Amino acid sequence: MTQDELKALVGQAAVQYVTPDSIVGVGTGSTVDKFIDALAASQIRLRGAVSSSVRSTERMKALGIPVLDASEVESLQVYIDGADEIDHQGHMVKGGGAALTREKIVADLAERFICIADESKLVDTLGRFPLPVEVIPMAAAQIARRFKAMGAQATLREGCVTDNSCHILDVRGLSITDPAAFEAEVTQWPGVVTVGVFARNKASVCLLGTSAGVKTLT
Ligand code: ABF
Repeated sequence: MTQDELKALVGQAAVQYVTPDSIVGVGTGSTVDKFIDALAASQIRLRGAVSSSVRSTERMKALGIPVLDASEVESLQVYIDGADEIDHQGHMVKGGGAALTREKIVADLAERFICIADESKLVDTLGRFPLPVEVIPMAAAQIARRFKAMGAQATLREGCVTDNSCHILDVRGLSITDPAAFEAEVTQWPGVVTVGVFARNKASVCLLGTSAGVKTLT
């Protein structure tokens, strides 16, 4: 099966985690696009969705799914989102789609984080994918120097301004053996808006698309 077919497989599988008459948290990316399409086609009655990006908002509105602001919601049963990498404990690297801050905000509202990913995203140790870090523009150079001091290379994502009017550094050369400690450390650096390590709030369930079908990792 192609990567696109695997994404469609898990996007469809995620629909079963959506309770009728609920409000669902929705992430961002091409795998989530498949979930949004499957959710709309399922005709499940929804009170609405809380979106993590303009991209997902526009797709859901075009398909008739009502979109609510995160500030209107106290909690969500589930948050459905993709990842750039996920390890065997559910820790993730996210942010390839530049939506990591709102993804982390919406995920924080949810009781369960359901990650949907094709098998290429599963890794033993996070860090092979360049780690996205959303930063306040004036702090980018200093944050890049901090990563250089730990032996990594941070580059500014050209032409990228996030939905929050911030910039993204993509950091190469990391091997993130303690995702929770790394996330806690980098998050406190002045000027860091969000680091793309999701460890404090990791995936409760990962629906992994494989050529043998959907594997459910918990
Ligand atoms: C999103 O899923 C981002 O955090 C991550 O970059 C992306 C993965 O994108 P795709 O599903 O297109 O591979 O949540």
